[in-house]
Amino acid sequence: MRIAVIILAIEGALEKLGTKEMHCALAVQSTVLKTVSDFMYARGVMQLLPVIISPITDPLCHSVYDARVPYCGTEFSLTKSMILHKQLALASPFRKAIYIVSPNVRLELPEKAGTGRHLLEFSQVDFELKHATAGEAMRFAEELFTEIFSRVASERCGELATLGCALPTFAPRFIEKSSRELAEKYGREWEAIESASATEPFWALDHEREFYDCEDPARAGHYLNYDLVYPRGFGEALSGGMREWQYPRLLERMQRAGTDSSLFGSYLEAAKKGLLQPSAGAGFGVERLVRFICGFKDVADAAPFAKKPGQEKYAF
Ligand code: ASN
Repeated sequence: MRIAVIILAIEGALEKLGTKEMHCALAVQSTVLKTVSDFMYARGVMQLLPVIISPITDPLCHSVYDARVPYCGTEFSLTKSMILHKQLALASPFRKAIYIVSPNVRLELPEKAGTGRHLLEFSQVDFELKHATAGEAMRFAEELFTEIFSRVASERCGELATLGCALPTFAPRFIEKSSRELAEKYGREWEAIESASATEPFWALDHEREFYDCEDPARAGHYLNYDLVYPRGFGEALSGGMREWQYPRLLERMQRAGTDSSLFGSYLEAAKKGLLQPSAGAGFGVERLVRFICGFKDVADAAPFAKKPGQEKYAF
């Protein structure tokens, strides 16, 4: 029985690799990444290459299995997101803004199997702007998304027609909603519920997340962060925030979140030396964006070597 499941899984994966839908998805993805590159280059945002293993990485605000690689006495983690490296990269007085297209490995628990939104490995476009406010980073993201949608609509109309989907045009500014109010109204599943009824992307503001998202100095217990959420039930598009950068604040936030500060050696050392700078930024998953544009049911349809959580066998 198990062998049959394995064979079916491998055959299914090989078949999907060759479909015209996958070909269209990759064509759309090329335009997305070319637009990101042109957009960043035109604004002087310097590209960093991804870090794949590091002793420090994003603790994330949800549980995943650890992906660690021991090497000669160092415990490397596979990158979950480049957030800490983004802040470290901006410590240089020569850099004002950076972005990275990086693989993120998040070994999600099997309970995420049916969400249609999770992969064990995905690519994130992550940017960070020194001395920016939350509003400035949000406007930057809106411009980028608008540019992506418009270039895909004009350059990939053939592929969109093949897939039978028309990409609606969205104009900034996207509307803003309070995550707290949505959570009070709908409970834990607020994002999915609000996304399902939305017809335009919207910002969900102010939710408690990892230690690095800045607490509002004027309103304790509120956070200067933002998620962009896709309409029509596609869920989270992007997440970001203004950042904590001062050593005592970071320690306090780690303590409050129950995060082990000993896992963030060089990052905390940089903060202690006063090297970290105020900044704001965000990141979005490339496959989720392609899924949204192509109208796919599952993010796995946008990734040729997709690894969904909780599968019995992985082909690639
Ligand atoms: N990229 C996100 C940010 O910039 C962090 C994440 O992916 N967990 O806030």
